Amino acid sequence: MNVAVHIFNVLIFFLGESLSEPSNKKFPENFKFGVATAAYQIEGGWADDGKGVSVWDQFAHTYPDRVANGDNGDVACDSYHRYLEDVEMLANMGVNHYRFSLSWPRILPTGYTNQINEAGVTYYKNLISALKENGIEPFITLYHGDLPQTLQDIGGWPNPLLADIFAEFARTAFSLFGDDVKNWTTINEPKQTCITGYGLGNSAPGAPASGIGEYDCMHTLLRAHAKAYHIYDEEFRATQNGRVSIVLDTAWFEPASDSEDDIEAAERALQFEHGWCAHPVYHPDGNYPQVMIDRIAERSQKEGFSKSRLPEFSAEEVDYIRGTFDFLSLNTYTTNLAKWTTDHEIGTPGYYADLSVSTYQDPSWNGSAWIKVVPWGLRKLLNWIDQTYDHPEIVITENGYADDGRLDDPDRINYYAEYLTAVLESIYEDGLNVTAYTAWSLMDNFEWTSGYTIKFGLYQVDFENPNRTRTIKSSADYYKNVIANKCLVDTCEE
Ligand code: GBH
Repeated sequence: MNVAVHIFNVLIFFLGESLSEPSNKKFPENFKFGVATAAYQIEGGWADDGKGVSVWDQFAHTYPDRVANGDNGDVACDSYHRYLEDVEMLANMGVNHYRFSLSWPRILPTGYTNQINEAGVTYYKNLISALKENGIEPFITLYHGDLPQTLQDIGGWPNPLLADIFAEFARTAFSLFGDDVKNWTTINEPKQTCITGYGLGNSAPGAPASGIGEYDCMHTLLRAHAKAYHIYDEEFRATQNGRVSIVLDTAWFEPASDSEDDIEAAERALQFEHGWCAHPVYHPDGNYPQVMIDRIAERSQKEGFSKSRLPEFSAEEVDYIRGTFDFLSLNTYTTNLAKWTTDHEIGTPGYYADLSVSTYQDPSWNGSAWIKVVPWGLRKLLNWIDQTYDHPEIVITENGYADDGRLDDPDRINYYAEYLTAVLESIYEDGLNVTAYTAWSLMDNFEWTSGYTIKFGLYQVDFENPNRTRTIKSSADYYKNVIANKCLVDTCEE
């Protein structure tokens, strides 16, 4: 981090600390608001009408002990049968867009295009037309965690062949739905898939290969994304006129002190946690961040590997991947502190050992679970992204707050008011090009290994009731007003 950026950050840190009132500025006229969900977290119907098995079906059924209360997404919010209720809720809030994901094995039960499941196609076509009838833009994620199990059986994402197989799925989806869909993202949070799925292996598909699997996984995912982007460019853009990006997630990493070491540690954490997937796509130079290339090569050598555990892109691949975005898509929830530590000893390889930064949250920060309410962190992150990636258009594709699912949820309202205030400040005071905001989530849903124990919804879902009854929360009423007035408080400056 250069000195100017750091001084700026110190300045907005103090500004941020003193600001607790929501902004009374109006969002720009063309600013868009939406909400998000993901297929496995809401659809249920896990074996209905010819759907194939996903790695999440398999993982939750095989290892119930690895998900809170042994729960799974077999029924979830039952949106496969109740999507019209979802559309009613979306229409009630007046959202501009609905970000949802496609279940790859619901459309292609074998993972390949040899077999198209018409019932799955019909489901998404019906959802899309119900959205359009209500003036809601569908915003589709092609892949949000639920890989067809058949493709895991050949190794999953660390297998480089998956890039082409994903590209064929992407082509199928563009051609089936693209006339009605103008906003596409290819892959949700590749870092989460790779670290939890193939590095630590504590989440689906549960294939731990620490220090190796996560890097191989990311390598394929980036190539898969780029292929899908180029297919859109070459075969669909002229007729469909949509936009394509990849959804990356990161927290903000604040230096634990203003020592040079902690500043370096925070920047390294950002490069590992965001740059790993962002730099190859969003940075004008492309490729992995130099700090990752150097550190992983050095540690691999000391560990006795014949080459770096971080795979290498050819010059052609760097070119092919960089710039494959029409906007920058960001999921972010909270802030961590980053403190310099001595490098982890050479021993078991691993992503966190390669990073060797100690990260934690300030005990004085309010919040729930891992989500501490640190809105100035969002403003700093947006500024860091703007500077690091050459002023892209930024679309926030997820941001939200977890609690126990209560209907009266002032903490969630406060979170949205504070984080949206940070968005307004980044637009009006910092001049950033943030054009849309997407709240996670439309309704309470299956929160991966946390099962149904933590709730992000603007609507409550009764998971004990076979009808999966949805009930509006106070936060949904608040968000509805924000959208209608483009304003966070009762009256905004005109
Ligand atoms: C996103 O993942 C997902 O896209 C979405 O599906 C998910 O429901 C949503 O966010 C809410 O989690 O500090 O050890 O307790 C976010 C991934 C999961 C990353 C939780 C940070 C904290 C684990 N995040 N994790 S811990």
